[in-house]
Amino acid sequence: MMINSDILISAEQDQRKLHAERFAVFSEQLSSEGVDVEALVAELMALEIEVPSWALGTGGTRFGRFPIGGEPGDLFQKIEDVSLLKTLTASVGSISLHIPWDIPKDSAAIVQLLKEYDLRIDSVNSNTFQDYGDPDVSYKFGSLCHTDAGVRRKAVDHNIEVIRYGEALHARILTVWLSDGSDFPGQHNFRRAYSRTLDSLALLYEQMPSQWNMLVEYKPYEPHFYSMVIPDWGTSLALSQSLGNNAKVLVDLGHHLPNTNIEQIVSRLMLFGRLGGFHFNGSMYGDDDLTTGSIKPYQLFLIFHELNDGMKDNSVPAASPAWMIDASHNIKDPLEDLIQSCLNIRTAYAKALLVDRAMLHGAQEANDVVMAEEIMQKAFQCDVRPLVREAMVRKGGSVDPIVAYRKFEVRKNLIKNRGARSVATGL
Ligand SMILES: [Mn+2]
Repeated sequence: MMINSDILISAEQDQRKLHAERFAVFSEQLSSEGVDVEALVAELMALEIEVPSWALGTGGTRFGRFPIGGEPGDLFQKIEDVSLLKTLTASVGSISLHIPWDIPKDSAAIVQLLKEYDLRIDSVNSNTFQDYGDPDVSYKFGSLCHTDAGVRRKAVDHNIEVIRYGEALHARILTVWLSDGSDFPGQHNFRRAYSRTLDSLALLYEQMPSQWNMLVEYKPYEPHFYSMVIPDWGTSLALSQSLGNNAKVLVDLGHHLPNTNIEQIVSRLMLFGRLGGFHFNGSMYGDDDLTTGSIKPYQLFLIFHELNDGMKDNSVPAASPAWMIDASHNIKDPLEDLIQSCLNIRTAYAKALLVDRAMLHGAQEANDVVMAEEIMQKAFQCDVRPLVREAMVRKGGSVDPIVAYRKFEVRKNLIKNRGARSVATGL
């Protein structure tokens, strides 16, 4: 069934009444402390997150995949699913495409459908980490870094093809993540592998429309376990600086070694004017791609604090990073997972907005360690659910999207319409 704002309003009357009472109490308390609650709601409403086309089906691991049924069978159905997420959470604005998992053959029809749902495609992602059955070209030993100029050319051409698809869909970002790396000492000449990668990226960069951004994503290990050509933010930053102003760094929360101080990386990249985007997900050990905020909510809050602080600091170059979810896993209903991620992202952002930045700055300058930490804890421990719900309701979304999703039996309906065996393309 088609869910819309009016249907949600009539289905959620009791919950909305309860919410209104709770929000009034919340609002009164914060206002008495001098907080501009209306400004907070407006800032929260402005946060829009991009959903990746590959997260709409169950992901697999190398050990198995357990499809849930009713998964979108083509790009049109994926756009329908993202539209549903937009309706429920009121925090999704666009869908990110992975090519060739999604080849947008009929771009006019896709653009038309996006328009009907008031959605966009912001970013397109290339894929040179798999072979496509061409007997003459294999990415087994790398793509943009490959020792063979013919393989590098093929990988460059694929990225240019992705840019052309993106132009037809009015996208504005090319995201490049390379699986290039080595598994054993001696396998790679590190300097040459880097130089070949930079030369290949430069060929893509010059093919990009001038208003586009190229986001260079890093990852410390996997699929290769001895070295990755772009293992860390330093390498992404160096590549971006060599390429030009429209090349920036993409931070994927799962692409760090355990206990890395990601909030500090965010702060540095903002200071250098090179934070281009985010891939949100949750991580326990590595690139686990779990629900955003499910494992380390305090870290997510600290990251959002750095983002908020950087965006409001006039001495930091203006940045509006692209916010994307990059998660995919095996055991949850993928749509419920994405709803949870959207809510957790908004929750962390809401808490970050509550940090008294002026007071924090004072405590930092005075070297008042305890007070600085207390200010952070005060914001983090605040129960901001009334604020998050208010932002959703005012934007036409549900007051409690998971409850609504289950009440309308969305998955059951999707299975009825698409079949129990419908499996999404992707991982
Ligand atoms: Mn990613």
